[in-house]
Amino acid sequence: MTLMFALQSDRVALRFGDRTLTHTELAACAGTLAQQLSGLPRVAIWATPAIETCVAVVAALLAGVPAVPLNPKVGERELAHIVSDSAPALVLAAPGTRLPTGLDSVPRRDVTLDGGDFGPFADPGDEAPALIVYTSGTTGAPKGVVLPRRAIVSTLDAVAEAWEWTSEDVLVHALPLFHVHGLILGVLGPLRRGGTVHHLGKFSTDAVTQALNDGTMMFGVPTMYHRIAEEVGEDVKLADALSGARLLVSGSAALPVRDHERIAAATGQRVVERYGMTETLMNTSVRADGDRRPGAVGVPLPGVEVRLVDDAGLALDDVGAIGEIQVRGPNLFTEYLNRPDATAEAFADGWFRTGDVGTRDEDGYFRIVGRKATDIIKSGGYKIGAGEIENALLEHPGVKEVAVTGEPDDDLGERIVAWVVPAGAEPSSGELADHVARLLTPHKRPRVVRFVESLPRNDMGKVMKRALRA
Ligand code: MCA
Ligand code: AMP
Repeated sequence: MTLMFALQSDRVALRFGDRTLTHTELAACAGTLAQQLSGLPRVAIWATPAIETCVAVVAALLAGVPAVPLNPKVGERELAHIVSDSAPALVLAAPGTRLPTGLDSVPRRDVTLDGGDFGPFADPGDEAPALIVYTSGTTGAPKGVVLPRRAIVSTLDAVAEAWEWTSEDVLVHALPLFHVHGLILGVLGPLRRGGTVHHLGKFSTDAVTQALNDGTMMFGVPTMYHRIAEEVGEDVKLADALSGARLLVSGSAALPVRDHERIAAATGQRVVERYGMTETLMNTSVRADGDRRPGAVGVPLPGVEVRLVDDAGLALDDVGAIGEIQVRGPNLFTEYLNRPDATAEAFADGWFRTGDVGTRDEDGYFRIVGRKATDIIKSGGYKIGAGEIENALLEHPGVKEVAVTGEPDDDLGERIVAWVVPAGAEPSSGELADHVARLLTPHKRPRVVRFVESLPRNDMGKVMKRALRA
């Protein structure tokens, strides 16, 4: 299994605004940087939506050095945790970007686009850790998901087969580069195919309209497709651009049937849904030549086994039965960094327990109908643990008690709601949102704050979130 992410070809590999690199140019500058990284135990990458982030990731992969992509909006508490947990030897950043003081202890290396002599590099092997991506859980701080080269390569080849993805494809995307969706699928996907990624820097329907002039595919989270669905009925140029695309793919959260149908009605294009997770990369997808059924996430990808189990752990084979989705295959992560306890808990007889609840149609299509953990919120396609926000809010002097829940939101899928018992004078909602943005990251900030006199608790003293929501 070779790790082909830097090829020799004059085709544009990366386009960010008016900056581009061909595959040959990328191989040269990533190869040169890789030479300097060789032998390091681990590096962090300040993952701004920039060409340098992609060069840094490819360099780390070539050098066989595990890389930790960092959210460039990360708050101080979350950054401190990731730095101490992953102990990077260096942080790679685009020249001129300002790094937060939380990274002062980590030496910085600017990523330049100079090419020189490099390689060859030793193959570290399929099981060598390639990327460590931090993801939220129900409690505690985010965990580092260790992704081996084998998982990345196998998931990219599986989706390429399902989506008939070739070097001719130009992928339009506007996702952040510190998560699996934007980085592995959105950047490493086109690079492995020998095709092109066109990153928009920031999502807008206007930018999508422009880019789809010569783009063939688009990847987005449901919030993006919702914003498209809101406008596409009135915006002929947007509708034309989407009609001309070969494949529009949605993932990271459920695409509402209404948005799927509105886009189909205005463009004749049905969005293809796929289902993945940081720990498992891609599990199922609607195939390019398959039935693009609204509300369904398609069939298991080549090489991936998916099963449904009941609460006792018994496999459910009946059509329509509802159970937890468990996954097995070469797409799986190796472990949570420094968390053998959490790693062991995540598996049942070699199957990864996703915590998602699903069902299977007669012809093998899966549908996701819920989630076992009630303390996980998916907002804008980001996974967020209620506990981490509660802990952050409890550090604010104006908060005596707090519970965080998610509630349905047309735009974000779910919005974060904080139920706060104030300590003395009520703090403002904006102040609490800023506090969470500063400590954790802006996308974890509560969108709604509801002040209450007390929280409903059961006999054990545990907050009854269901009662709150009701
Ligand atoms: C807002 N901002 C703030 C504050 N409030 N900054 C500091 N303090 C505050 N109090 C800033 C934000 O940082 C942002 O800055 C801007 O204001 C708007 O923020 P926000 O309202 O949160 O975002 P949005 O514009 O509504 O973004 C919607 C979005 C975004 C573009 C859809 O949610 C997004 O990119 N989602 C993608 C998530 C994703 O990639 N998930 C994949 C996980 P600025 O304007 O500078 O940005 S991987 C996964 O799930 C698996 C593997 C899978 O299956 O894919
Ligand atoms: P993350 O931990 O950020 O990787 O998020 C993974 C989770 O996103 C999964 O466990 C699902 O709950 C959710 N998810 C991803 N893709 C889909 C989809 N197409 N439909 C519904 N939920 C999805």
